[in-house]
Amino acid sequence: MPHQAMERRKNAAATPPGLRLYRGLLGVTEQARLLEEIAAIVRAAPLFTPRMPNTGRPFSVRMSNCGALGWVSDREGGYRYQPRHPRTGRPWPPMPQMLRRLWGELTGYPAPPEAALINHYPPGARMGLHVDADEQARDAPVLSISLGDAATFRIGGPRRRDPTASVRLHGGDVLLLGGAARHCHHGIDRIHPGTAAVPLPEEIGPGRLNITLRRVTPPAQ
Ligand code: MD6
Ligand code: FE
Repeated sequence: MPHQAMERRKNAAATPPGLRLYRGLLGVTEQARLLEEIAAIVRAAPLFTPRMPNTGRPFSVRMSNCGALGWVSDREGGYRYQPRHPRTGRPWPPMPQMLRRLWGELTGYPAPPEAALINHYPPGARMGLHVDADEQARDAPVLSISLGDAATFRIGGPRRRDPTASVRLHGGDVLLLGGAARHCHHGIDRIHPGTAAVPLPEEIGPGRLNITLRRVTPPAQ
């Protein structure tokens, strides 16, 4: 069997149900518009470098948030959601309408997203395999939007040692993690520099942006 076909078969076997890739959902005009909105958000809520709980080791990714809640991490407090920026102490900026609309159209979840986590990957940055588990709304999917340079995204299963599949995410791609996939390990192995159709704004710098929309608290019955 040709190598590529074998890779595809291996990937199909390892891909958990509930994973949906909308390739190229955002055209270049929409990517540019969203990037302008993100640039304005990080002017008000500057990108910060989160640190691992206990060790205090810095992430290679810089983060910010918009929406009612934001995901943060530091040595003392660990992983958590909070309504204010850890450095400025101000509430996170509001979530752009384009993001709220994408959530509504693609997830069908009965409540709006509360957090949009903004990750900036400079070339060379990565994100180790992890499960997103800090949300009380365990049935809500996570919707992920990629901008700028392409990246190799890897997804496995509920256990760290489960087999994994890899997919390249480009600017404009939107990935839905619902169902079983929502509680599977995933991470970013590498960024592919210089591959962006719409590069990131100069004030952010080169690399990749990923925005993940999350419901944190269970909706009222
Ligand atoms: C990234 N994404 O694409 C990292 N988490 O940069 C995530 O960690 C992620 O894409 C939960 C759901 C979807 C994701
Ligand atoms: Fe994640």
